[in-house]
Amino acid sequence: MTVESTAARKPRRSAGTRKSPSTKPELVQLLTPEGKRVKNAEYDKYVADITPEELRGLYRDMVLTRRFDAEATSLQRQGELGLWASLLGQEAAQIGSGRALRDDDYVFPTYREHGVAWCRGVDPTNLLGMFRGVNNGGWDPNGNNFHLYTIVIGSQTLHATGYAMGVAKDGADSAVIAYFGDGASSQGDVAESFTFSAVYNAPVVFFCQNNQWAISEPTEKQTRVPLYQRAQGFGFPGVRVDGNDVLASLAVTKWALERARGGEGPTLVEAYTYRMGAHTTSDDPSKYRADEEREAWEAKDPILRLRRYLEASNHADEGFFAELETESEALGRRVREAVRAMPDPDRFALFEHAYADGHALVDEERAEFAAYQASFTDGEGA
Ligand SMILES: Cc1ncc(C[n+]2csc(CCOP(=O)(O)OP(=O)(O)O)c2C)c(N)n1
Ligand SMILES: [Mg+2]
Repeated sequence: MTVESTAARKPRRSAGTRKSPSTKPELVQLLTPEGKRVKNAEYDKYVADITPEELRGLYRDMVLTRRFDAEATSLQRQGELGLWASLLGQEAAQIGSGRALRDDDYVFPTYREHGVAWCRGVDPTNLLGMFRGVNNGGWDPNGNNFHLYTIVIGSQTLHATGYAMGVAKDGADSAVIAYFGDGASSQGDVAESFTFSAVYNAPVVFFCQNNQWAISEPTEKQTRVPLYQRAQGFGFPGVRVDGNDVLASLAVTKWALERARGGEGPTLVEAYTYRMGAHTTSDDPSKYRADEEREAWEAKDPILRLRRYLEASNHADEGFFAELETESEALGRRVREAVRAMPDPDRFALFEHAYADGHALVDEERAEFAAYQASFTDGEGA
């Protein structure tokens, strides 16, 4: 058979136009969008002893994280930050998974895990230095077992896997969690980390926030199968959780961490959620997605559904919500003031830390830069 006749009988379809075969697989949900608690035989036990106070705590975490995030977006618009990557819509996935962790667990985030950072106790103002361009990170990763934000898509899954292999060698019973996105799932680094973690039975949880978009690329362009099913081919379990349900995200992550601690190896958690805002402040999603899509997801808002549940079960009163509103505004103010007060970095710091003992070429470049700075008549430099 000639190539021509094959082509004539079976026209090739463009790779980008096919939908993944199953777009609606089962997902673990404990709270419906209307705020109703639904039973789940497998996962209920992980949240069975949760107290009303802890439920209010999860709500508070989500509200304050959203407030912080909104403030950061405004600060970018005011020219105080160069860029911001909003987590709007992903609060439940991040707070649920973040609150499942123990202090001695280790987190490897992307650049959007502001809610997880909050759970780890990283001061939110420290997240903003990199986005203002005054430092390269802003916190000590070992202070809260929360690694620096990672922009190189997917690479942190390898770091997490290596770290988890080390944890296992140390004989510790802590676990590691790596956050990444639906787009990152297409990276070779992620496939390699799946292979290594499976083969070495590393105590790591891969927490994929499928927010439906990788900048302007929809999930259909990343995969032919629901993402959580990828794990099966690597030899470990994968589960899809409603990422807008903070209780389900908490329960499923606890289960996955327990597996890791018990020597059962890696787990893939796909938190099915939605990026309600732009990819970053440099992006305009109206160019590539319909308003109706966002509106449909707004009806599944993670904060609203927990509020409905708290109200219906009399676990929170008006006083609680009013106090939280005041606390939110105070957080917004604190963040604004902290950002505006951030000192500019020393321009010459650029030349430090690349080599422990210095380097002739770096010395030359430093001298050149110093001459350039000195060339400005006001003495202030560029
Ligand atoms: C290795 C690499 N390739 C490309 C980019 C540019 N880039 C930044 S964010 C992004 C999309 C990531 O999408 P996803 O993994 O779904 O995460 P999300 O931003 O949706 O949270 C891309 C391609 C990058 N930072 N690193
Ligand atoms: Mg994404």
